[in-house]
Amino acid sequence: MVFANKEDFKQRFEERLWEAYEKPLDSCTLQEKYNNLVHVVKDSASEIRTRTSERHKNNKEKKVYYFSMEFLIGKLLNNYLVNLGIRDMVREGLADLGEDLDEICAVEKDPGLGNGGLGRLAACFMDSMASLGISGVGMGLRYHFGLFRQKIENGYQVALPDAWLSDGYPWEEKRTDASAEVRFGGYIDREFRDGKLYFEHKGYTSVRAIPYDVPIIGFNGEDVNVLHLWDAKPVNDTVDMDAFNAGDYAAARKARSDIEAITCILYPEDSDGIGRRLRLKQEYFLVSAGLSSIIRRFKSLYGNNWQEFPERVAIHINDTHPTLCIPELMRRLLDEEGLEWDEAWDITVRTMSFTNHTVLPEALEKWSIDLFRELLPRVYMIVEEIDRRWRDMLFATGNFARHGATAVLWDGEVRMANLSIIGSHSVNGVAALHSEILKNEVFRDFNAIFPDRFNNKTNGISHRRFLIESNPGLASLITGAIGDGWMTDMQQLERLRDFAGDEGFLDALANVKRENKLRLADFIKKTTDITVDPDSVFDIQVKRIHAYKRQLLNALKVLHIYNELKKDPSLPINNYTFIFAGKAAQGYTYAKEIIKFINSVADTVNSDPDVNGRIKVVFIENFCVSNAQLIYPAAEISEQISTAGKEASGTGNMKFMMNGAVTLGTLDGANVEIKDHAGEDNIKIFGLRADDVMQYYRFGGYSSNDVMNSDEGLKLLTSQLVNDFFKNSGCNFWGIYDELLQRNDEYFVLKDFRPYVDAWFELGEVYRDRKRWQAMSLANIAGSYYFTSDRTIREYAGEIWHL
Ligand code: 26Q
Repeated sequence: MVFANKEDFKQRFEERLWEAYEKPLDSCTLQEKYNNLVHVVKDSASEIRTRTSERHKNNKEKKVYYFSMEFLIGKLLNNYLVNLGIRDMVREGLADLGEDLDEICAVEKDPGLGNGGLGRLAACFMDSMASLGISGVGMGLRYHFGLFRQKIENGYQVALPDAWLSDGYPWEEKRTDASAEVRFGGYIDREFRDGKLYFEHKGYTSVRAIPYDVPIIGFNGEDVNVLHLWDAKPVNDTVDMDAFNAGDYAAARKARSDIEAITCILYPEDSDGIGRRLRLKQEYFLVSAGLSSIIRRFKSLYGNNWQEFPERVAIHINDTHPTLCIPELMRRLLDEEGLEWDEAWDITVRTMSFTNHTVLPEALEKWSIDLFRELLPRVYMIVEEIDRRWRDMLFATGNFARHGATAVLWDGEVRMANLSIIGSHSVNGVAALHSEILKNEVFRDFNAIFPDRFNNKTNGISHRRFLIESNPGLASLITGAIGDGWMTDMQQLERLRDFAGDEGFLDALANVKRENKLRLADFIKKTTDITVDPDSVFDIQVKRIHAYKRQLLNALKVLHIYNELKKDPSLPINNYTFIFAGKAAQGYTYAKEIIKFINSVADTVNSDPDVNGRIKVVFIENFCVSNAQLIYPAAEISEQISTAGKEASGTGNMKFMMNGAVTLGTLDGANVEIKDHAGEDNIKIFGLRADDVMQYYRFGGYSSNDVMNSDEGLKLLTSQLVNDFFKNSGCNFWGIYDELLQRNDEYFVLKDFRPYVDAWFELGEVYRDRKRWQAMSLANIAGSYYFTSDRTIREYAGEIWHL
């Protein structure tokens, strides 16, 4: 037990407050109270951490190092109180002292150290590893500015800096003692001595990497793991004295600020323009610093017994962003530890595993060779050698026809995905359909060479954060029905299926949903000043804005329903609140136009008295982990409508499902498996299949103009885009119009429009049968057991990391 009892907690809280601030509780600011509570929890966590780490060391447990450029961890305080099982006690203790836990938790900054799904997945995996007793370490970057804060002004997205560190971040612990040195640039001197080649790196720039440790507290408070967030600092904490003395302070600070730039900002996930020098620096900085700390620990425990390395260490590469782990480990083993190539390569491949998160070919990471070689001269030599040996192997085995698709160096570029596949013993996709597409399309040639290397690990989510913490009403309803064993063994949720005919239970489920809708309605009122009807159907799409995710299709549907209601005010449909949220990368013009379009539809609908009370449209600004936790529990319809074959998995779809929403979606990503686990009757599927989409891309045969011309509803909608229908919003939507009708609608928005709208109307019919709907909702909750990240992590642990 972390605290013996409530009194013990209160005493520790007050004592520490006095130590830190030397003043009584009632003269402390909320920030001080928050900091103090974090420190009290952190002190307990560090005791557990010491035990956990002793156990890992004594048992010589294999450690998993999860390298990711993004960790979207969300707020920690409330989550950790839940995981430690002390939330109620702390709440009561604080209440005794006249304080409100929720108010204190609200002070916490939500670190936006990720773009979206990939970063949140990394955070869910950290949670599951700690909760399953796996020795897992996160390796990430301490960006001083996370993903921008989004405001909506006049319907447009405005991006503001996210200065999340401005009041300090009490969870982190600076570990100067564990610093590492990372080297950039310079040149390589070679020497031939005693029949062997030696390489020496000269003229480089050194950067100091300092890890900041954030505790990862597992469920039940038995284990505490750690997330290392690396920060870049100059090696000598000084300025250029000559420039300084000459009074040129800007020049004096230049070298320093060039270095600090490395961990200044998180790069937004960008549809185009990936090749930026600073991004490559970030990637190498993470990899090189992380490997230094791994190698240091390994040597102190196991000496130079390198053959043992893959038995003690697993390194996981989260998408290609940390792929440099492969040549960097080779460099350490060859140049610093004196191993021969073949042995080093064998150790490297046995250590590394790689997850791909995308099928969009334009998103596969590539770097210009010139840039790469200049920044990382020795690593580049090693990549060249990997490429050369790969080519020789293809020649020797009669596989030369596969060279073009599988080479690492090609057309002046370093292809990071190919390097990852060649250098890892395991390559996985993130949903069953996605993994098939990887094997049969994107990486077909690799699959022919290494059929055993490819596997699937369907994503999952932390049910502790997204159900127990975010939806306490549902959690206690479940526990009341089947006991609390499900919290550590999600499979038990299947027992909820027994309640499908239990009217009392279904009513209770509906009440929980209504409470959550009220909570979200309050939030919407506070943040947008829009009043929404808690008895309307909450139809929600929240995720990054991207053409393939087709927020446009949803917005066109809303406009279509509006048009229909104007034509026929007695149209027999439910009342609806359509909710959108999501950020667009700043360089992604089309996505930003879609945000403006959604907001223009919202203005039109919300200001028209003819449809008042029937439909409302809300765009919630600044979608992030903390408002997501309010949104998912309130949803009834979950919009998962990406063009089939494009969404690798999706994880928001799982969060909605686990909170009892019914999916309206395409057969894409993990929706396929959601259908299997919810049951066909408890999900609404529509539209093209991945195969259809592939056929159209390959053989043509789709004309968006033909589709538009044969559908009166679509004719009206597409004309509204550009005929000053939106003049009150001050613009037409030519970018969208051209994409749909001049460029033939790459993502099949018009093609899927009618099937989508039909499916939506049918689902609305089902909703009217309240008992039937509650039973569908229940089937989704019961089937969501499969999508806990505990299941995913058990699979990684057994089949990839061999723990
Ligand atoms: C790359 C180079 C330069 C700058 C940025 C990037 C970059 C950053 C982030 C590229 C991609 C990302 C993020 C990708 C991502 O979130 N993918 C999503 O991963 C989820 C978890 O597996 C899946 O569920 C989603 O389907 C997938 O889109």
